[in-house]
Amino acid sequence: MADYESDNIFAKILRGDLPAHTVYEDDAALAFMDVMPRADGHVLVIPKAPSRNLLEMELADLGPLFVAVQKVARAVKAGLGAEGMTIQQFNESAGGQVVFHTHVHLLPRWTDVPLRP
Ligand code: DGP
Repeated sequence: MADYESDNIFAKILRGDLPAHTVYEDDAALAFMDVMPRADGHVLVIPKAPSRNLLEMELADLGPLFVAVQKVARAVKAGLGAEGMTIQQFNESAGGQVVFHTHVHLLPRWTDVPLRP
């Protein structure tokens, strides 16, 4: 498995070197709007601890990340009046991953409204 590279875009956002529209932050996680939204209200939740993807994460970091995922997903769903929520996560290029810092996609859903490509 490849190493974590600290020059990835989300590491730069965490360091404050790149801007992001942050919607939630706690000790372990940061959530911000996706710049290429596939649904209205498409949010990314990332752990603050460096990891390449979910398969590489330390066990101790998993719980706090998913506490944040549930908290933000509930808030986004309620705030937008979404009917459902697709929660998606990609690992390695073959698995669809493009940015190599662990992240979870929150995609608010409405009946009969498909995700954008
Ligand atoms: P993936 O690695 O395939 O899960 O997709 C990465 C996602 O990150 C994709 O939905 C677009 C988003 N993204 C890429 N660059 C930036 C950026 O600079 N800022 C933000 N907010 N999102 C980004």
